[in-house]
Amino acid sequence: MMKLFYAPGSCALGIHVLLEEIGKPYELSKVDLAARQQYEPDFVKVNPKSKVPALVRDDGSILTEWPAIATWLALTNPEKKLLPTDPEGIARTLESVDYVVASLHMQGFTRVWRPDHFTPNEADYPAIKKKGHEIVDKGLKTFDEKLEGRDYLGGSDMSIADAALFYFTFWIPSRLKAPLPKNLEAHYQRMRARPTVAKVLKDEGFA
Ligand SMILES: N[C@@H](CCC(=O)N[C@@H](CS)C(=O)NCC(=O)O)C(=O)O
Repeated sequence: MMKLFYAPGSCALGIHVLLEEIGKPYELSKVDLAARQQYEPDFVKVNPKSKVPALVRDDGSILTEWPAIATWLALTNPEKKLLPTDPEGIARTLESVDYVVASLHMQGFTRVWRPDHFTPNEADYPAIKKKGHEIVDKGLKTFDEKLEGRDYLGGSDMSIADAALFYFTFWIPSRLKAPLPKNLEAHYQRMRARPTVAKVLKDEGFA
């Protein structure tokens, strides 16, 4: 059975949603990031990079990095249509996934939450956090415009890009205590209304 190493409300939330959408059996293993469990030997054996998500596949091999896990899940479950099959659709989906993970999360939110990753000098923290908020705000504007007149990023089917966008938008009300712009709020509520997403939020303790 597949096993997802996750932390509640982390970026692993998006992979958890994809596993639930796929509907094959999987189990969860919680990693307490606040208790720094990601640096303990048991987890370092799973992912030496000390990050969630990490997915153990049926053959026991471990896959890490959000875009790789999501793409593998989509390609191995083609009937779920989590990734378009035409070149333009694939490229546009990965364009959105990469923007969420590599820019909005790694460059934006990491600056907001972990300014120490960017400077040894505490006096620089406010400027670094401000830059992080700017990156996040640009992402909100970009995705809000992309969603004008659409239910999901690719049109009518939910894809891995929507799962990535969902974990990012989840952090806006839950962690920044800020409102989402109109189209993103509608997308966020549309995702939450999916029974799979509602179950995932409940299982992670956010019902
Ligand atoms: N590039 C990685 C990023 C994963 C990541 O940053 N995960 C965060 C949780 S949202 C984490 O495990 N942080 C633990 C730490 O940095 O100590 C991916 O795409 O999966």
